[in-house]
Amino acid sequence: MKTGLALLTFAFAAACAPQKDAGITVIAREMAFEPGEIHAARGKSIRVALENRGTVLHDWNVSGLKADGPAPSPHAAHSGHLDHAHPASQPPAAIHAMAEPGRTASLEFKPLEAGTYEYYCSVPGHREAGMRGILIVH
Ligand SMILES: [Cu+2]
Repeated sequence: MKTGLALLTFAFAAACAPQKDAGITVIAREMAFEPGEIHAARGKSIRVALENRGTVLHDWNVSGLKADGPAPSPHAAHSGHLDHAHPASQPPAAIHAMAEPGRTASLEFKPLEAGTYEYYCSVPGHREAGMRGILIVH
């Protein structure tokens, strides 16, 4: 809990202070993300804190975005990447955070291409039920 509070405080401070890294908090609950649209700048690091205010596990994934520096996912095995081989030179994009109910998970990445990308929860049925939004890279 203390960690979650600290992350929230950090995200708030980052949004209000002239720091180089932008911080955004995305709230997950059944069955939506809040906000449903976030913005980022190409070539600039962005920190996203996924705050799960719901009662079940939720995660946050960005579809098709090329980015640098996503933190290595400690639970990559759950995503099915072990089921098939990827060329070693092109690891799968891992813009992914997962939070248990009441917890906050954060990740930092640097978008490399402008565009509009969908983000979604990959828990079965959640995306279809409305847990999605768009990330706009300028
Ligand atoms: Cu979900």
